[in-house]
Amino acid sequence: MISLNTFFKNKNLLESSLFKIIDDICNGSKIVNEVLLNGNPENFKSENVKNIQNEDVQKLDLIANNVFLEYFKNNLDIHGILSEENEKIIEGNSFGKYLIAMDPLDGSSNISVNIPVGSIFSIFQKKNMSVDLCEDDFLIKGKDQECAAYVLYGTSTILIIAFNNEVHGFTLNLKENDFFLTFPDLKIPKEGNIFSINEGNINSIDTEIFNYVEHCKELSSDGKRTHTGRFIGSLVADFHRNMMKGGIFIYPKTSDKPNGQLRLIYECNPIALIAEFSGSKSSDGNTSILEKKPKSIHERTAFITGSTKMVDKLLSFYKNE
Ligand code: FDP
Ligand code: ZN
Repeated sequence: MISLNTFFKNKNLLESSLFKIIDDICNGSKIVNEVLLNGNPENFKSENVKNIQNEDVQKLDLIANNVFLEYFKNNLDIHGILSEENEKIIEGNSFGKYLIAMDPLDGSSNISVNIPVGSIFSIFQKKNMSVDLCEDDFLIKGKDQECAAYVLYGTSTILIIAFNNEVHGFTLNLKENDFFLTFPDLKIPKEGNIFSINEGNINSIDTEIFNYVEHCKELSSDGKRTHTGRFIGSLVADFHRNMMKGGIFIYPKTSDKPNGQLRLIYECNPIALIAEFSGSKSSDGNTSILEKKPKSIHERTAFITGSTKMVDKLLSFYKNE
């Protein structure tokens, strides 16, 4: 079994700044995993407060945020941090070359019902080291990310890392308290039959997406279903399943959320990089996610990603209009 350390050692990257950040993510995720497994009911409650995006904050959102922030603030290579849970950016070491954007606990509305959640990270270098840290530093295009990662706390705890045009998956072995390479060189199947969308929104979305969903529901000539619908409501879990099995994830603009639900910088960009490096693509319907230049740090976007042929099929509905 190849441990995460050995994996990076074999690539001559054990001493790199990037590995030190990944190591922080690993260590943080082990703590979050332990808190989740401990099952203390006190930790699975709502804080009865809203975050700046007017969403319920769960106790575990804050625990995960504090755990990762603690590691990142002590990492001398990290200059600044953007988190879903903090309205403002957080200063790190002013000599550090790296910036990190994170969703410390994704899918938090699922916590209280024992359904998988995740942590998402976007890692990139600060472009202009001669100016003080500011929000502009985080407003980069997704294609300028150096590395992206997520942890999925599911039936097992899995870390997916994308860098150097490759995607690799590591599983946490609780006995060894270490991550081991279990999914080398991941590639999303080009074709799939899973579609993941919250159908509660079906009557307030773009007609192109509505028509695509109708297409997914068409029966074959012998009356069998051609696709299957799956929506967990945790982006990391929904994306991960589709990456492993072949499928498409869609979170469109809706009348409730005219800019979409998901955050561009710390949810969609890292997932889009993982999609890209595993041979797939992402779009908001018009523009590739990795080409979008954010205007603000907590900006939202419509998000479509998954098996290339499914994404292309959906985008062809936009061209037909
Ligand atoms: P959550 O708010 O529970 O953290 O991060 C946003 C997110 O979950 C995604 O994980 C998930 O895909 C989506 O929102 C679910 O939103 P809906 O409940 O509107 O479908
Ligand atoms: Zn999230």
